[in-house]
Amino acid sequence: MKILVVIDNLLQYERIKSVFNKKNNIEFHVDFKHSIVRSDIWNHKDFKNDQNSQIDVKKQIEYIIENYQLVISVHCFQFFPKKLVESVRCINIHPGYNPINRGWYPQVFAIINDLPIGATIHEMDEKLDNGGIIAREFVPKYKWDTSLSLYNRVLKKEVELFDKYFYQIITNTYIIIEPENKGNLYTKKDFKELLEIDLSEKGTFDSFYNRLRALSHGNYRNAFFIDEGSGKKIFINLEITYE
Ligand code: 0FX
Repeated sequence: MKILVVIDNLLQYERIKSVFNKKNNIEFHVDFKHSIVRSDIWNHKDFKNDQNSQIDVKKQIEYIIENYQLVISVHCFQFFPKKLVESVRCINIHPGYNPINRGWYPQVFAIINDLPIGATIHEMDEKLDNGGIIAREFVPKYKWDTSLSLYNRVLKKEVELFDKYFYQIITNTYIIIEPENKGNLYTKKDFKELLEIDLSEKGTFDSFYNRLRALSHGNYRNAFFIDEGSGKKIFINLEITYE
């Protein structure tokens, strides 16, 4: 059994690797590679200066089909082509609860639209975050969460689910749940449209608070308004504490 893990998320790399490392009651060989989209993971010692650590899932379809029986995407930034997902079993670990939080940056939209959120492991088809569900679970969402605190909880849930369903995933013995409906699908464009704050916008403080905490994610400079006087972009990041 040869498994290819395509991973573009540095935070999840050590965690997912350690799940593989502790499973020694089943035979498999796993290769970890990142996609051609540049990210922090390129600087990890396991990948740095190694041409072989990169895979183009759009151009190397034949190579993948010939060499692997299972492909696992852990936040791979490249979209898996139809031919690939139809020729080899491809599984995606998604930081949202399908079909409620499909697409990009699910926790941001879960805060703004007051949606439940969790993590999902699913088979991939030709649509984004759409295939048959292998495992999914909600995480709690609190009024004091920022994008970052909720995101960290979701990522832990991803690893917990992967660990729990590891054997079934590798041996293809899980039971698929078909998504109940199309749910919600958010894009990077939807995210970008949230960033600029219109200071004359009318609304409740609650909705402004939710918008700002949904856009507060560590050092990222997301929410901003333009200061009329200087023309400068002024970035806003909420820091929330609670008793
Ligand atoms: O790896 P990932 O956490 O996940 C994203 C998508 O959300 C996911 O649905 C997709 N399957 C995967 C391939 O890509 O993305 P990230 O590491 O670029 O960002 C992590 C979080 O950081 C994001 O949820 C929100 C926050 N963020 C990210 C960027 C780039 C910001 O707040 N601002 C930003 O400009």
